[in-house]
Amino acid sequence: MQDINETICSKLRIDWSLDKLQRSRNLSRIGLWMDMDEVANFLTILRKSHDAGLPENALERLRDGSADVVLVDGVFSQDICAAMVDALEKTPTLFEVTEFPGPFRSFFYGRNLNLNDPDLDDYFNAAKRFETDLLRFGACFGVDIAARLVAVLTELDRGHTFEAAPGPGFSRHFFTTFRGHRPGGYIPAHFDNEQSFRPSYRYIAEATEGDILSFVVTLAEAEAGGMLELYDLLASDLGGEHRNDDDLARKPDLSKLKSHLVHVPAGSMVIVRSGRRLHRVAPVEGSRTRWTLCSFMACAKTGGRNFCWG
Ligand SMILES: O=C(O)CCC(=O)C(=O)O
Repeated sequence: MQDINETICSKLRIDWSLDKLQRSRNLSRIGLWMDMDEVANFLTILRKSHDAGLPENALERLRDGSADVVLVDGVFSQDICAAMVDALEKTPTLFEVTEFPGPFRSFFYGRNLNLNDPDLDDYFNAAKRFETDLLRFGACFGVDIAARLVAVLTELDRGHTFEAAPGPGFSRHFFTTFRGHRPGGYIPAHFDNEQSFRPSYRYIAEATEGDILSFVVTLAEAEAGGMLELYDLLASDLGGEHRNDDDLARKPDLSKLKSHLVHVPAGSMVIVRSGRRLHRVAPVEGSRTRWTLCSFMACAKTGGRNFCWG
């Protein structure tokens, strides 16, 4: 039987000589030295190039609120991102596709826990398949995608590990998913801590504590729009735990809030305390799909590690 790697790679007709990959790795290693702890608008943004030696307390600072945004450049080279996106667009059958609710004009390669039925048997089976497919997909471009993400996150969190959140028995949640936001696509403003109230989150709620953080790695930016927009509003400002539901009357009036659009170029990773910070994905403009890898994460109750889910 033909190895799936060969199948994927030949299907994609990947025209990546080792030379080209090596060149792009070197480029990403050279990177652009960025070392900023800047206050932009109402936010403290910590920005680093991945090869500049990442601050080991970055995620601690997000959790304690002394920083609002951690931005790491060069997690993947821009050439590799472009090649991955080309492959994802040309061969949509490589991964299972699930759709966001219709008006959002967005989809996942993989499954999102938010949108999953509370019966998770199929979800956990799909997560296992996705893990293998992701590994094989990355190998076509010379990267172990999940391992790369884990390495960067671990460095930002005093060496604490990051792994797919446990389910029942030996099962695991999706560590991450690909997301595509088509032209006109968006995600309305929300807080991510709301998730812990959903039945499909029962294993996450059992295994984790504290606020939900999320990371987003841009693989392809939209032509315009499509940026992560952070609002000057924390769930705690609303008095007590804010639980996002469909009661529109309780939703904050966005027009009265200051906001900041975070520019995350292809290959860069942004991490925010999305559980508490009101945020949205602004509508994608132009004709190109915005592609990302995105996950949620929280501290394991057992300490010293973090659990992620897509
Ligand atoms: O894609 C992004 O930049 C943010 C995604 C997001 O807000 C979410 O999944 O909750």
